Amino acid sequence: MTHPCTRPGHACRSNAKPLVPLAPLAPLVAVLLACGMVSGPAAQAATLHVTVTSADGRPAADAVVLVQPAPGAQAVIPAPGTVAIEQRDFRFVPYVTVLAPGGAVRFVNKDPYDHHIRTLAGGPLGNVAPIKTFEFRLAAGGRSGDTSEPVKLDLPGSILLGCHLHGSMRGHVLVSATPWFAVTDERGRARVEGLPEGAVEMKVWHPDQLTEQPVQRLQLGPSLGTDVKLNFTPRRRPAPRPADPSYGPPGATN
Ligand SMILES: [Cu+2]
Repeated sequence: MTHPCTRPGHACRSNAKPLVPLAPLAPLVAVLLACGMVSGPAAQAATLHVTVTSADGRPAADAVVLVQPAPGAQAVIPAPGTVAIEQRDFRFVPYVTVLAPGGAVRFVNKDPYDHHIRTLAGGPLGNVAPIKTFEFRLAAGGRSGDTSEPVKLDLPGSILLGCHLHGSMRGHVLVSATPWFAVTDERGRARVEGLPEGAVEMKVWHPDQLTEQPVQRLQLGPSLGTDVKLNFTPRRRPAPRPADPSYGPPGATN
């Protein structure tokens, strides 16, 4: 049973607002009626399973699958929230974090050493400016100051994360114009749930991409699987450093 949500003054979810268009998907910018009473399998039942491989045919981890329903689709828009990014074994975990505009990230240090988070220009050529710049020190895990305040992110785009103290640390944040997304695992698989059935546009973003990946148009039933092959081969993600307590004292540099 769907609710048209056209009554004046009806209390729809507070995040009921037109989506910020994902630039290449502009023709299908959905002005979704995000009414909390929209429900039922016909309105909100689709799941999209995606397998992403790199140009050399291997599974591509850390790829972000972005799905944009067609205009007029009715769906409950997932509310943006605060996502934790941990610093663990000298890595950002997760390596790729995705959130919708209006959401926030919070940094939580789980290492027994300080980190000093900072934003950097990203992309394979290092020329993609971060959508927001910030930097701050985090105390070692378990001490006062090991967790940051939430960093609110309002605009779509990406941020490359680094650390002043440990130059090999890299992580990525993508603020997606669509609230429907998922990140591929080590087997290149991702699952996007809660989609409205019907026409959607899907594209993939990867932090190593030099050019945009092509958009695929799909017709969603209750469940659909599809494959995507990237037009490049991502670099290998750095392996975690050894969890050796004698290694990397507070303030150590690379
Ligand atoms: Cu660090």
